[in-house]
Formats: sequence, structure tokens, C-alpha cells
Amino acid sequence: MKKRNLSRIFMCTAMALALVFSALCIPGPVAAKTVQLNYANFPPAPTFPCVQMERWKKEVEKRTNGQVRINTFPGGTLLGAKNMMDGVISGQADIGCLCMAYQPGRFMLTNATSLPLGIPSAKVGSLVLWDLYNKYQPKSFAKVKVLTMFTTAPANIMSEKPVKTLVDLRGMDLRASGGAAQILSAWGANQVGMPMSATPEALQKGVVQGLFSSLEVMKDLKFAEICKHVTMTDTVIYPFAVVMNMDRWNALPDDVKKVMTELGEEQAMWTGEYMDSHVTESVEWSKTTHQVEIITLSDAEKAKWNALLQPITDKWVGEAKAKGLPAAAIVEDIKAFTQKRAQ
Ligand code: 3IO
Repeated sequence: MKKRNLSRIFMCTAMALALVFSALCIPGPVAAKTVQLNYANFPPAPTFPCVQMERWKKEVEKRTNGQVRINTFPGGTLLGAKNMMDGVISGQADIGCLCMAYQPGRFMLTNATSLPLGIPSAKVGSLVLWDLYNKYQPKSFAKVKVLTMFTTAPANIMSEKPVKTLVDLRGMDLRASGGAAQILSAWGANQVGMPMSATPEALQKGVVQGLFSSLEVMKDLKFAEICKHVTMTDTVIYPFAVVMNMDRWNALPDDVKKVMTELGEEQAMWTGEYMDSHVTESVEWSKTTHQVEIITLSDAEKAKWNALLQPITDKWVGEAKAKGLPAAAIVEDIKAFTQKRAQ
């Protein structure tokens, strides 16, 4: 090859590199570095964990002026109900929404919010859970950044056959998880454990004849088509967490971290309020569209149901103590936070 050709190739390459380099350096929106984050969720898109995910996405994108883009994956398309925590720790997703009831032993401290301690609503439950998390900073979340937490509204029985007494409940196959499952067992039902995302099929196939959870799913998952009876118990909430991969969190610019941190409690409150009002809407819809019967227990009957629940808290206190947790203080704090947040 002639020397002149070689120098021409060299010149062209240098110019091309210079062009690419200057393009990268142009300030303004074209070159602003956007951070893309993948957010995994386990249940179908119309359910409340996904509704809150879309709200969080919108707020973060708005408050960071588009510096952050969130790609949402509802319906277990990126991670499923039971591998949410490990999938976020290992970085398969950047952010994940998990239900603590699906791994009761793993999230023992925060699962104390699903003891029968009288949390009255999703709004209060969400703030109490947030308070409890911030006070105790449990080890189970040490490997992730917790972005927010929230709870369902109190659980009630949705069933194919009416449940009016403990006798009606005995041996009935009902789906629940975690703390709610222990309560069903104490009442004599045959508790079947599985995530909410597996429940529509289990109901369809007759594996279970109902479930024990918050009532917005009567509408969102169309359970009112199968479960024509609801028995009001208002006993127990399911706690949730939204967690982020620690390396991805540490790599975020400070102003983005600030936006997400400030959104933590606000998002808990927003989700609680959304859940509470959506439960009301779902119950009305179930009554008018599917003629669902709402059963309220008499005071005498409710007293019988409640009497069976004290051993559950005692058992949790014993197990938590054995694991070195300040169990009695945790239970007292949940009661005190409930009083404070219900005002
Ligand atoms: C729940 C979980 C996913 C979608 C909607 C939901 N409503 C209430 C829950 C609580 C829960 O995790 C469960 O298994 O009952």
C-alpha cells in the first residue's frame, strides 16, 4: 500500500472519531444521560400492586424531568411472586414489588403487621408498616434499597358457599398466605397457600372454594363471578415492599435518589388511600353486577372468632424472641403506630 493511501485512511478515521466524540459532548436533552430501570411485578396489570407501580413510574419520570425512564413488567413477565426478592438482589430486575406473606420466615419482623392487631385500613396499615420498617431497619432488607412499603385493606372471606358461622367454615378449602393463612387455620378452614397470581386458576379449577384477602380483587380479578358470598371479618392485612437492586441504587445521581427517597412515604399513603377507596368501589360493583351477598357476623359470633386469634400473636412473639428480635416491643409499637396513624 502506498504511503499516501495510508495517511488518507488515518485522516478519515480521525475525523470520524472526532465527529462521534463531539456528538457525545453536545449538551442538552439529546445527550443528557437517561437512566433506564426495569420494574418487575407479579400480579396482572389491573391489580393494585401494578396500579401503584404505574403511579410511581409517572411521578419519578415527571419529578426527574425525564432523567429516569421506568420500564414496567406486570403479570410476572420479568420476575414471579416467589423469586422477586432474590431476582432484585441478583439484578435480574432493577426494582421489584413483593408480598411479604409469600415468604413468612424471611420477613419475620415486618410480617408482624399481619398479626391480628386491629389495623383498620390500608392507609393506616401502609403508614404503620413504613414506621415499623424505618424504626427497626430489619436485616431481611439489608441487601436492597427499600423504595416504599404498603399494605392491603383488611382481609375478608370470599367464597362460593355462604359462611355465617365457624361451623360453615370448617374444612372449607380457602386460599391465603402468611399471617392471613394462620388466621384461617385457627378458624378451622382448610388453608391452601399460594400467591394471588395463582388464585384465579385455582378457583376456576375448583382447587379452592374461595379466598381470604382484601376485597378489591372481587372486581380486579373478577372473583365476583365465582365467589357469590363475602363474610366481613376485617382482621388482617398483607404487607408489601418495593425494593431496588443495591448497586443500581448506589449508581443513581444524587438528585434522582432524593426524588425517590422523598416519594417513599408519600407513595405508601397514596397506595393505601387508593386501596381503601377501590375496595368500596369493588364491593358496590360486586353487589350490583354479580348480586354478591355481604355477610356481617353477629357480635356473639364475632366474639367466638376473635377468641381463637390470641394464640397467633403469642406464638409469633415466642418465635421472634427465639430469633433474637425484641418481639414484645415490636407488637407494642405496631399498636402505638396504629393509634398515631389512625388519628
Ligand atoms: C394481592 C396481591 C396481588 C394482587 C392483588 C392483591 N390484593 C390483595 C393481595 C394480597 C395478597 O398478596 C394475597 O395473596 O392475598
